[in-house]
Parts: sequence; structure tokens; C-alpha cells
Amino acid sequence: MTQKFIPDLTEADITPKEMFLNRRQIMAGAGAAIAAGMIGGPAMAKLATVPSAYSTKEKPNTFDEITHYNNFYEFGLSKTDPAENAHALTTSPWSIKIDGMVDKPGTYALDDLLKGVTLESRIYRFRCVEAWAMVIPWDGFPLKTLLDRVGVQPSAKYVAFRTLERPSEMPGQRSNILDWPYREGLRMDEAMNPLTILATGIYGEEMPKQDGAPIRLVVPWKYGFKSIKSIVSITLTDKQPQTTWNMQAPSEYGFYANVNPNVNHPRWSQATERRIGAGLFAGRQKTLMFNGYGEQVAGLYAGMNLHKFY
Ligand SMILES: Nc1nc2c(c(=O)[nH]1)N[C@H]1C(S)=C(S)[C@@H](COP(=O)(O)O)O[C@H]1N2
Ligand SMILES: [Mo]
Repeated sequence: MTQKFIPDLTEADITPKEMFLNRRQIMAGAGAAIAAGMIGGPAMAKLATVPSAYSTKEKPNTFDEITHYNNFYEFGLSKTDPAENAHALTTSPWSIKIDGMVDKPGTYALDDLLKGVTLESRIYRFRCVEAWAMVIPWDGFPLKTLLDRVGVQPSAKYVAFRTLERPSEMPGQRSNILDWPYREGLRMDEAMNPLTILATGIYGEEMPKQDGAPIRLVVPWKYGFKSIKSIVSITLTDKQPQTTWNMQAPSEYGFYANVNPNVNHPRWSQATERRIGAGLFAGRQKTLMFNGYGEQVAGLYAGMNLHKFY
């Protein structure tokens, strides 16, 4: 595929991942629908996605950084363990059980859930509670799309998620470092916010296993631990669900976990963060309220004491 012209290339497009650059140029030139359906061939990325207005213009981290500096305790505690161990995970077939306060509960094959879903490229800032940060070009779709399909009942106030529990493939689950399976949850309005996505890929590639294959949550205004990986169950409920890190250390990790430079972790400051890959002399950057997504989400917490509901 030759590139004849490169319209409106932003800084966010300039990445070391050639495949991605190619794909975005193709789409800018030919239109996403055409790229999605009609231009094929070995040079094409596996996932066809459309760009998103929600994407940041900040420069994304490299594919290598995103896949070699991970938190995925099912595969070990160190940042490099997931890249080493996650290849053992079987991700196909995959199904998600959706139950609780929904019109159409059931165990759905992932392929069926994804039928007819348009994947978007969402380049999001990502902030771990440990005060490191990245910019990641996810491929995904709004969680709301899925929830609307299964029909959320008015009584539902929260969504609860669970990760796969399969110790035979997840060495971390053979110890009790956390109370398995990994659990997370969102309030219904947070779940329905257009920024909240289910991601199935990065850089147009299928989701790398260490990043939560085949499908994971991404909630960009909250600390990374909310963005639960390798999801196998989604439950609609009227009670605030128990969540892994909150159960583990409630005084350190709240249910809300909104990125907030003014609310420190009891053991470290959250005022600044370290951008992975920024280089030795780059220094730390300021943490942004709601990780920079205040315009879209501050209203969800109007009148709430964010020091109390951390
Ligand atoms: N199932 C599961 N999901 C998880 C985690 C985990 O250990 N297990 N770690 C969380 C944390 S703390 C972070 S920062 C992000 C890291 O995502 P990444 O490795 O793709 O950057 O995943 C989150 N989701
Ligand atoms: Mo994290």
C-alpha cells in the first residue's frame, strides 16, 4: 500500500508502529468503511477501526512499551512477568456471562457479542495508581453499546466485572496474593459514559495477552486498576460491588479511584506522574484532574466529596 497523501496527520499518528501509521493513513485517505471491508491483504492490520474525537493528541507509547510494562497479577507481580507468562492463556473460544438486572441474561460467545460492533481507535491517557502513565491507542467500543444490547433494567445501579479464573494458565492465581478472581465495578452512569470502552486491541492488533486479551475494560479518567482485563462476567446489580483492590486495602484504594492530583495515596503523592518512555531526563509531569477528562466526566461527581469518595 503506497501513501499518496497524508491528510491531517497529528502528533498522535506519529508512532513507531508502522502498521498503525499505515492503517490510519489508509483510513484517512479512503474512508474507514472501505478500509474495514474492502481493502485487505497481508499488510493490513487485523482490526479495522475508525478514529475517534475522544482521542488525545499526545504521542502514544510504543507497542513495545505497552506490552512490556504491565500490571496483570494473574501472571506475576513484576512489570515484566505478564509479557513472559501470558502467552499460556487460551483466549479462544471466549465467552462472557452477562447476568443480574438485564433483560437478556446469558452466556454469550465473544464473537457473537462483537458482531456488528464498530471498533474505534481511542488514543487515551492511562494513569496507574502507582503514578506511572502512558498513552495507549486502544481499539474498542463503548461499554454502553453492549449494555444497551442486553437491556439494562431500571433497578440496576452498578456494573460488576470479573476476570477469568484459571490457575492452570495463570500462575499468579496459584498463590493468594489477591482474592481471585480479579473484580471491578462501576456506577451505572460511569459505565454508560461514552469514554468508557471495552477494548479488543491495541495499535490495530488483537489485544496482546499481557494487556488483557481478548477483551478488557478501559476507564481513562480512573486509576488503571479499574480497567479490568480478560473479562468473563458482567453483572448488573443494585449494590456497589466488591472490587479487588478495595477489598485488599480499603484505605489505599477506593471504589471510585478517580485520578486526582489533590488526593494522595497514603504512601505516596499523586500530584505528579512518570510517563513511561519519556527518557531519563524528562522529569515528572503534573497529574491532571480526572486524568485530563474532566470536561467529559466532572459532572458525574458534582457535589461529591472526592476526598471521602476516593
Ligand atoms: N485482571 C486484572 N486486571 C487488571 C490488573 C490485574 O492485575 N488483573 N491490573 C490493573 C492495573 S493496576 C493496571 S495499571 C492496568 C494495567 O494495564 P496494562 O498492563 O495494559 O497497562 O490493568 C488493570 N487491570
Ligand atoms: Mo495500576
